[in-house]
Amino acid sequence: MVSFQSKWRYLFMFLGVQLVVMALLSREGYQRRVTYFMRIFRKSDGVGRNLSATGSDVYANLTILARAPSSSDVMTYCPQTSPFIRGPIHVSFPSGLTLAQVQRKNPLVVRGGRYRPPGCESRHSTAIIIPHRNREHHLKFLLYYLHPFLQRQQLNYGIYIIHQAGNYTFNRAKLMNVGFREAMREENWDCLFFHDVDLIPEDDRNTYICDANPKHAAIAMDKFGYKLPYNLYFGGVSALTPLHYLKMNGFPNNYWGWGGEDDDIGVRVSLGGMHITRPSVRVGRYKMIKHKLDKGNDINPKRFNMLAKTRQSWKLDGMNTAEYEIVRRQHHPLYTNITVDIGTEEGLHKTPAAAKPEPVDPAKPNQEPGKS
Ligand code: UD2
Ligand code: MN
Repeated sequence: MVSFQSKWRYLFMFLGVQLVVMALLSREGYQRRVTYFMRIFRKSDGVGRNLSATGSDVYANLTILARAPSSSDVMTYCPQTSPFIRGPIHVSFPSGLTLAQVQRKNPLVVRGGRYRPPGCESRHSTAIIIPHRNREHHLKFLLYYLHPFLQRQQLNYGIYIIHQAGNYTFNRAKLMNVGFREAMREENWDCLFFHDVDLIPEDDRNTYICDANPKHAAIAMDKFGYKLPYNLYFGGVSALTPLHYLKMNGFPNNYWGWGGEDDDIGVRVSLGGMHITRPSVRVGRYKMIKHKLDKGNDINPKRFNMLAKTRQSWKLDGMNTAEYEIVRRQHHPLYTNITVDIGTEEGLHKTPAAAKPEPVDPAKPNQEPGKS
């Protein structure tokens, strides 16, 4: 009889403990752990396996991020590794996506495309610098993926579109110099990510923070069979601190048209006494939205001759000589647009009438990204 009673007592105690654990787990603070366990369970069923093969939805469980900070007033630092990181992301390009939809899916992003994690003080602040002209279609997809991607990493971040005014030949590297100076004017960013508009990251473990040396993040792109094309390759997406940027005198201003500037930048890294770091090929994966060579960005035939002279030219041409005129600065809901007149190969105001940017005409295709 006594032993029967004590059996019941143990059973009740066991159930009691279970209840307490359940109650604790369901509290907000334990939400992350619950999600973690759910993920383990999900991985073991068929659907989970399927998902991890193609990557998961970049917006999955994003609402957890939106929870208000816990009762205490003191903001503590976010953890070293964000608990919201999931790994591979599914990337596709559905037709009919609008900027208004992207905005609705990112309620915590504020004017100018800025974000801070709501529940903790971020350890990192990163500006994304995107050279742009006539690629609104790509920009929409990039914003759709990049906003939740960066939020998963618990970063303070801001997205800057550097839009080249006028129809003169495109100059990607000079636009980056503009982006660097103008972004740093707004905030003392720890790190700047120089980002093609058409590259979508496919794994959120590819953290958008800087290393001790300049980082080439786009190590594995679909267009190169997810392999690094050559060792000094520095195109696509790269990350530098303000100090790295100044050490190598920024990027060249004199590469007009397609090609060469990325290799020049790669050489500048070593001329500045630094070396290139990279994430692993498993993590630094990107999908490039397919496109043809743009009008106004013909292949630069001088690129090889110029590249042969980087060693002589890097101190004479770069951040220290970047001349431009800001035409417009707009703080849109999902990004800051900076429209800039970077002049022509002949200089900034060589032929004042021709170098002046044309007025914005809604009927023409080459427009800066419109209001979102
Ligand atoms: C490769 C590199 C790129 C750069 C370029 C040579 C990859 C993934 N990227 O890109 O980093 O070195 O070669 O210049 O290999 N853009 C516009 N409007 C234009 C033209 C260019 O917005 O009319 C911007 C846009 O951000 C684009 C970037 O410049 O992603 C690079 O141009 P691209 O995409 O035409 O060149 P691609 O893919 O060969
Ligand atoms: Mn491209």
